[in-house]
Amino acid sequence: MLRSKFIGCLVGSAVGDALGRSSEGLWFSEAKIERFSGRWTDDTHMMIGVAESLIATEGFDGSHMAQTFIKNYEREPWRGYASGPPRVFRWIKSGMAWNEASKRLFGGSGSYGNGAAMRVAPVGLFYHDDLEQLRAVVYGQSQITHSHELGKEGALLQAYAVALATNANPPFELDSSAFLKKLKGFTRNEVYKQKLERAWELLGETNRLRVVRELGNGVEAHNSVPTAIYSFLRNPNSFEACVLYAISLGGDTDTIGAMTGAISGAYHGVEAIPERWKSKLEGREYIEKLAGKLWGIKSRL
Ligand code: AR6
Ligand code: MG
Repeated sequence: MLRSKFIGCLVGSAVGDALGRSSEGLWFSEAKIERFSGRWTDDTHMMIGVAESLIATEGFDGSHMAQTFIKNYEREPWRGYASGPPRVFRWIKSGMAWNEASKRLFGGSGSYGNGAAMRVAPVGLFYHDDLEQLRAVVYGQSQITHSHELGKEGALLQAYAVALATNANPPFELDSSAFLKKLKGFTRNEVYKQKLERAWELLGETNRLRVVRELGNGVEAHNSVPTAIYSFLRNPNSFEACVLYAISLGGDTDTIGAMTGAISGAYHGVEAIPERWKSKLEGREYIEKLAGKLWGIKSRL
């Protein structure tokens, strides 16, 4: 089952990205969702980089992961990367340290975009049973491109949500209240604590506009990570319903789809992801292979 959860998480993330890609920027666009080509964006491209590097070094090596991101980006720069990461890649290539370059972004405040969270699923899987390591590695992998506290804490919550989903045994163990309380207790940041509180209050809400108004659907980590966690907790019993709900909220749909898909896929395992999506997914075999290797190393260590 653990192996299926690892594969479900990475495939689920890529499927969510690819589903969201076809409706990015639109609002409440459920009608368009089934135009699923299976092609994914930078979210999955960078998630693959995280997995490749964790596998190659059997753990976290910041310099190696940064070089992996750069190598992948240079091969396929057209994946839809935002402005921050490519600039950091250039600075690292010109000699800046992997953990220093990102501090220069956005006038020296660092990025609070959701880029560190959208790719973090393999870290949540690999350290699902070691929360101290999980925190350290999440901050380390975030620092490569996202040094703003909100960018890092968003990635931490996303990784922890993946870990909690990996540790749960559906359909018995999902208590939304306990899930949100654990997340709230794990983050040190007030913005996220408040968002998670709102998520709890909104669980029965039928008005999507209100959900978006309160939790957000933007490219900022604090306006998308809580939304993804919420989308999962609203629809814990179905991968399909949960990812379609996430995407129906509009905004940064590929990333919110990817993060929701990672959590739900880790919870249910790969069998729960509809075959009509899996069969069209770009690079499915490679993503499954990476997840299998990650699981293999984990079981051996
Ligand atoms: N001040 C002002 N704006 C900011 C700041 C800041 N400190 N930090 C982030 N932004 P970026 P990402 C805004 O460029 O996080 C892809 O499409 C700013 O507008 O660091 O990797 C993915 O699919 C900036 O351009 O990249 C995701 O949807 C934006 O946040 C998304 O982009 C993104 O931050 C991930 O982007
Ligand atoms: Mg994207």
